[in-house]
Amino acid sequence: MGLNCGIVGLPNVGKSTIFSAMTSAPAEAANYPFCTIEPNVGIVSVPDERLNKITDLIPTKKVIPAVVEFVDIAGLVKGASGGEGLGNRFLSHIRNVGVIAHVVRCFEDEDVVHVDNRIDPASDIETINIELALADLETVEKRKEKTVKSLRAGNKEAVKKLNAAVPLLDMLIDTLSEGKSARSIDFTPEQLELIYDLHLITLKKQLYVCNIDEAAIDCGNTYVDTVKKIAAEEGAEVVTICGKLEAEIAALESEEEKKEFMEASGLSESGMDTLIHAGYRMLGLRTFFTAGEDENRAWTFHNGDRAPQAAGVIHTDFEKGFIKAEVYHCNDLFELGSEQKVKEAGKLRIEGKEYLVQDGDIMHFRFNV
Ligand SMILES: Nc1nc2c(ncn2[C@@H]2O[C@H](COP(=O)(O)OP(=O)(O)O)[C@@H](O)[C@H]2O)c(=O)[nH]1
Ligand SMILES: [Mg+2]
Repeated sequence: MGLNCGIVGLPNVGKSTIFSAMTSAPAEAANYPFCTIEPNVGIVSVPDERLNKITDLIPTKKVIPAVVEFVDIAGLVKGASGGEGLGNRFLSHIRNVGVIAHVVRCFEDEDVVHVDNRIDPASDIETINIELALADLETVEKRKEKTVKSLRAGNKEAVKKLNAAVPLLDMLIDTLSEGKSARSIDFTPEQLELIYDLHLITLKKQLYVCNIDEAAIDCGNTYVDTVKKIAAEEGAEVVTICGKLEAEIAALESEEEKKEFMEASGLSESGMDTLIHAGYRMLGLRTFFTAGEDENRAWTFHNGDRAPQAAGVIHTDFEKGFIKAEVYHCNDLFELGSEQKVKEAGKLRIEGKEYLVQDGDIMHFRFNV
């Protein structure tokens, strides 16, 4: 699975509005067996012009884009970690996501009640971040208890590892009980490995989504400025979306209508695309393609993956039985006009296990199982 994004935020900030706008044109689920299908989960195609350009030059029966999974995570209110609202039910959803999109209300509307009766992004952000930290605190405290018990039980081979973990857990407990995120700690790679299996929420990458009014599209507003300031301190990205407008755009039938409407509203890219691209960047995700007469398809891999790992994105057998890959870059195809010409120009290479896959590579794997 590539990008998996959980949408969090206080009630009535526009989470479900944004979620349904994004998932109004769901990807064909049959192509993505790894995706969970639940009412609050939506699978969205990743917009990528290159896939269309490839298909212009390599005709095929089926075009399959890469996908992003969005999860609308409800139930996060003040006290949620202690069982308020939907309580801990939101936790099971949020543990599995790669990126957290934290939606912040940056619009005024007397018809839409705010849980605290005022628009205050800084306070909203603090409330949510504290709840997430407290949820993690519970996880870490449980682990600490278990660790101390195992130490007493004297399981010798494990004792060394456990001893290394205790100070780390204590440090986390200190930080989280102050309402600060685990992200704020500078862990070494070894330390990260020790706590990896805790799936801490506040260790996940988080980006802020400012839900604004139409009027703020061009000039922004002071609420957005506040969010940007907080995000800058945390080193987080900010995406600005007009949820209401996105919902209206999503309801339009044709791509042309959507484009016209966006232009008229002063939007250069839909909020959905901006959010997806930000998520890709934050997770270091890249795209490679497979192309042939049966299907042209975009696949998501991690920056730094070698050829066998990329092959494993398609099928684990491809990774296990990897022999070699035929590779060329989509830009060579665009420049030269056909696969045959790419070959003639010597741009198609045979690469082995060590090859570092590049964004935009078109690959064909040879494997043996
Ligand atoms: N004025 C305005 N209202 C919005 C916007 N986004 C959402 N709303 C409204 O706010 C209310 C709550 O939105 P919803 O998406 O259900 O919030 P959630 O509780 O965070 O999922 C709904 O009545 C929406 O129509 C926006 O950008 N501007
Ligand atoms: Mg909702």
